[in-house]
Amino acid sequence: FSRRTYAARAAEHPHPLARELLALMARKRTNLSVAADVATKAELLALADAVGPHICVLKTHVDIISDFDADLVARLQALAERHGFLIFEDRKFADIGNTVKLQYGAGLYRIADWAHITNCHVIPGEGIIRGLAEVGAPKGRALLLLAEMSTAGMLATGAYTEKNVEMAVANPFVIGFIGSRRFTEERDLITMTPGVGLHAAGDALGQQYRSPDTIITENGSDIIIVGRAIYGPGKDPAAEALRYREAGWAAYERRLA
Ligand code: UP6
Repeated sequence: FSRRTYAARAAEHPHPLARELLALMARKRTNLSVAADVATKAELLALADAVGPHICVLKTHVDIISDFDADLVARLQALAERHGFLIFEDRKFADIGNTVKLQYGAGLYRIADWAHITNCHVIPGEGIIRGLAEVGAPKGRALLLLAEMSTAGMLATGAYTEKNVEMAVANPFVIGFIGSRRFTEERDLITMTPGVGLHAAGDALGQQYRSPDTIITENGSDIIIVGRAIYGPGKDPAAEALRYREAGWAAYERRLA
């Protein structure tokens, strides 16, 4: 699969949302997701509008927005329509199936109503996937499993990572993983990789950065997730997004070659 084009994979993927994602990546020529970890509604909307033309996925953490409201969601959805990207709420659910159903579908954020994609840890076992699927599958949503993390000393390794792969293969609501590489050829499960940067090696709290070449060309991941490298202090987010978009796309073309 890793030598197949996004367009060819879009045509055959078993999940409609994954088909939509792969097709928009091919059409827009981008495998960049921006991690929009900003503190206010105005900042999030400005960032989404600036990077929108360059991304396939906008990754959010809505619980860090101090003035979150339903209007933010409506405006984000309008930007997603206008620029053509999907919204991924990086909620990292980790509780029992019954609780995550409530956290995903209800509460202040009503994530399932607007996020095309969300993700979870499988530490509670497969019930977490079933709980999330009960809410999200009827709405056409999809799930990623955190098979690995980008941080120093992370514990998602070996048998735990393998269990993620088994559960993903067995659950049609799952379209892929957060992790550093392609994990399986089954069901063409997609990998999205955070911890991508062209300059810094990491941050003071354990984050580690690798290049688009390592992630896309060598490891066979599908999407790079880039945060502070794009909107950090003194940066021009549109210009940086274009830079990462070009680096990610060149890395993909090298993989195909
Ligand atoms: N993220 C990671 N590593 C993981 C999983 N998720 O960094 O293993 C998320 C963070 C953040 C983004 O929650 O939103 O990806 C990375 O941001 P950065 O590029 O600014 O470090």
